[in-house]
Amino acid sequence: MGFPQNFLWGGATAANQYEGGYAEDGKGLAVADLITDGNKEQPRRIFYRFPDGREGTIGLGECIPAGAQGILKDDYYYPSHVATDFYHHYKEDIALFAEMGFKVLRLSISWTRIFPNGDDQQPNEAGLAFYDKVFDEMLTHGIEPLVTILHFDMPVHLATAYGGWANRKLIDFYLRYASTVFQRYRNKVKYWVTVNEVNVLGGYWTLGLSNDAASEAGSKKSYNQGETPDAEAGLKFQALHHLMVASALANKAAKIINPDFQMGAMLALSGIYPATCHPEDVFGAYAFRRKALLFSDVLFHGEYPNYAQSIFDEYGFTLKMEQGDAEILKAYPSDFLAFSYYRTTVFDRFSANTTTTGGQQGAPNPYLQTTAWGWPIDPDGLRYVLNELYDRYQKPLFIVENGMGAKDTVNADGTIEDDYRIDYLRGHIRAIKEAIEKDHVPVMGYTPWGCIDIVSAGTGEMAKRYGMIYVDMDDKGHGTLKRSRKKSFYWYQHVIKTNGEEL
Ligand code: P53
Repeated sequence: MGFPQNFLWGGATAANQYEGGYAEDGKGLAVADLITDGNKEQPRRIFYRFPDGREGTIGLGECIPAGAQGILKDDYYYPSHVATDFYHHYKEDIALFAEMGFKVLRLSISWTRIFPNGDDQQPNEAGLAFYDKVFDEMLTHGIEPLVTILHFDMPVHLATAYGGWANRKLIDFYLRYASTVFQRYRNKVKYWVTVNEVNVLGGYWTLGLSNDAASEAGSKKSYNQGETPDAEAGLKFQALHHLMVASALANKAAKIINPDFQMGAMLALSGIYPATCHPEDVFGAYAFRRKALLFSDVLFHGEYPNYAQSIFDEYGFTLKMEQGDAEILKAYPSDFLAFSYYRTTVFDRFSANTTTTGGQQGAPNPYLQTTAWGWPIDPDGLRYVLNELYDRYQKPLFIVENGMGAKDTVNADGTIEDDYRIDYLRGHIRAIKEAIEKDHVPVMGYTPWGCIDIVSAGTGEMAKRYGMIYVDMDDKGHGTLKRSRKKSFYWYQHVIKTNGEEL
């Protein structure tokens, strides 16, 4: 049997890492535009300034001090500003995706292209027109858009003037934005994802959060993406509650505009294993997994599960639900579960990191190889997670991110032999096939991450490449932006052509 005939093969991107054109045609500033480049020694950071002129920096996932505003500094490099310039290369890129045989392309809309400040009364027509051109180009090539409404995109103005998602007003601003794009593209887009990786969002970067606890941010350790200092976690959970209410209300608005819309919730769901069969490792891993599943439980079951309070208790947090919230969550669940899967994490009772939820940290796994960035490579884990998620939700699953960040070498003749990437993708596609054939799990599609090279979210590097199409651009923005086909391009083209039969 193998993959279903209508299986959606494709690739995935996000505006903040791919589009560039950060100030063109009326686009407003997003927090993503304020994040510097980075590397192993110097993590990415955001500069801020108080009205009295004092300045400082925060890392990804941290909150900005109350009263400060994120700023752009001269002499620093900001990778989102040009990124790999989809803004000016969309025709060429879509043609290349079509050549590979893509049935679907995942991309995100930039909120500040449509509402430059986030709270504007009227949308920016030039921003809307850009995505019309993009979707038209895709449809001409028979490529279905899968659109993420919010992918690590936070209008700076909404963070500064409202305190970001901690403020319930954000629900209305998001809905105005979502309804605008639903209406505008109702005949062009069918598949939507309301929020990217809701379970790893945090801090100023993605939620626009500020508070006093972060005011000595300079003296704090820097946090990884998705990690939040304990003192701020309460704020984070409240903000994420608002985001989930907004997501449910977007589902409602979408079905009124077009009942055929398919609405996806999206989580980072790389898997988690216990380090040993010690009962504390086993239960610890189980409890750790719940920190991610908490969010899909709310978005699919329509209510906070029993164990939510035990997670909140770790932070002394009490959720504030307003009248109507419970009914909204119950009435408008998502249609399908989209998720990213890159790796698995090992939970060990001695060195457990208790704050992250997407499976990013953890003890080493002696049975698995890792990428150059230390991410364990685990195709079998994908079959496990597909089963885990279908058992729990009985909703169609869509793997909307998967892949291996790796350094590529361009040979003298211009070819790029990325056999390591082919091996990674082959293993994972095989695992999906097993989940479909042997376990009878319904999978809608597969869109490997960064199908064309884009900026890494976590490190800000270009060197951490995921693409099957190479883009000539380096970590500091030098390069011609010329596109070339890697070996994996031809390999994936054949995979799609044979509907996953020949790997
Ligand atoms: P990069 C980990 C760290 C940062 C972002 O990550 C992440 C994850 C994995 O869950 O989420 C997704 O670029 C995200 C993408 C991102 C991709 O992982 O740090 O949705 O935007 O690019 C890969 O290698």
